[in-house]
Amino acid sequence: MSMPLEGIKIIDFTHVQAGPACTQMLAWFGADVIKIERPGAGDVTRSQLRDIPGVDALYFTMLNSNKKSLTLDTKKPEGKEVLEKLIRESDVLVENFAPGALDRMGFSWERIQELNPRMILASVKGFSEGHHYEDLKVYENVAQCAGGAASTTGFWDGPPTVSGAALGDSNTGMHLAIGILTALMGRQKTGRGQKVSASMQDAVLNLTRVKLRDQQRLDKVGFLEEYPQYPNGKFTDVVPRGGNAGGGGQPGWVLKCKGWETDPNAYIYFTIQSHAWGQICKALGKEEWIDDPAYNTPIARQDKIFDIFAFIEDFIKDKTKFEAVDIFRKFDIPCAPVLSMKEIAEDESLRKSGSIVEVEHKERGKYLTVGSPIKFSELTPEIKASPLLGEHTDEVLKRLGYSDEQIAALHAQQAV
Ligand code: CAO
Repeated sequence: MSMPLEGIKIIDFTHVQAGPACTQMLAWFGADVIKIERPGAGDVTRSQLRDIPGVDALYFTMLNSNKKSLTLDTKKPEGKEVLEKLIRESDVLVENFAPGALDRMGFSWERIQELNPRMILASVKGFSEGHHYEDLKVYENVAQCAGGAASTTGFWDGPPTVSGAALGDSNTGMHLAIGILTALMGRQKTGRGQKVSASMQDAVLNLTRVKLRDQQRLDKVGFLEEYPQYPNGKFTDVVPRGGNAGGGGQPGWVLKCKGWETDPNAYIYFTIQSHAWGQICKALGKEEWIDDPAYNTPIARQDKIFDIFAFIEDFIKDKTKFEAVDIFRKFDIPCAPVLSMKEIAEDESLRKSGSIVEVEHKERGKYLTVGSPIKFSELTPEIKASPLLGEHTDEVLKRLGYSDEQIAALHAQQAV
């Protein structure tokens, strides 16, 4: 099957998670992605949180599938020469080093343009250029705090809380991927490359925009009617943490099911969708609430929303989360079981759709990883194992015109 990004050559000068997530997705869709890694150690995630001694950690294998690995010390003249050759023949260079690292290495945007005016330079940084924190190194949770996610996540009587989802890392990588594809489209019109960057703070903020909406509503009216603090609690002048409340105007909550005392995930999420109120009442056997003015509008329900949730909890206390969802789905009520990672790993539907795949790795054997969350009618990305460190060094050097002798000499010069 011919893949849409076939022929697009990407130099993957990324590490840890944000950059690798971006280039992995482009590789799934057919781009030729060559990951440059420091000889000896490679991407730090190869050795972080290892579960098998001496074998690439899952942290690495799950972010670098479908790529080639080229080891190169790009601070040494011989390494720089190889990188220059690669830049001349490639379409995109993706990096997520600390601010200024690429410049210090001698590969400023100006230099890259000299080498190849069609090149797209794509960068992830913690903060955007010109930001008063632009010099900072940033990891996931730092970005979640700086992007408004932490201050608005968790319970009102607890501290700011970070999410288990990689809002700062992989999410920024996805934003950058959109930027790269846009720049590639732009290049078709102008013939020129450009610099594309996505900051982790901005990418988090793009996902917390509903909280920015709420800040402005709060400034105007002094309260937020869909938050648990309304009408009985107190608001200050900042958006509060809303626990598990639904953020989009449809109240919801995490509700206990059978077994919650011992199973930390025996819960469902239940949404009281406004126009499904009649169905919800029917599902619960509370038809008398359907037209009762004390219940039949969202505003009327809000002061007793937790009594309603308590009623639903009582209704499902002898049902597992799966049984509860099976009841409510018949009434078209938006809800889902709270799934543990174990349940997700074993989920047959996720395997069938290719959202979770099993891959064979040369050293580790079989491992689970994520497949493309984007589905296409005309293509099915094939998820392949991540490369071993330097697995494709010789292949890439040969492609660049190096002879066997030159390759041997380069290996000797690059040895750590
Ligand atoms: N050959 C030679 N040198 C190399 C090399 C190679 N193949 N690959 C990297 N290096 C060098 C870099 O040039 C840099 O050198 P200088 O410090 O002398 O300029 C050095 O390795 C370290 O790079 P770094 O500062 O990016 O790495 P770090 O571990 O100190 O910081 C991180 C990591 C992630 C905090 C930082 O890279 C960063 O802030 N990146 C931008 C934001 C980001 O992407 N964060 C998300 C990471 S995912 O959780």
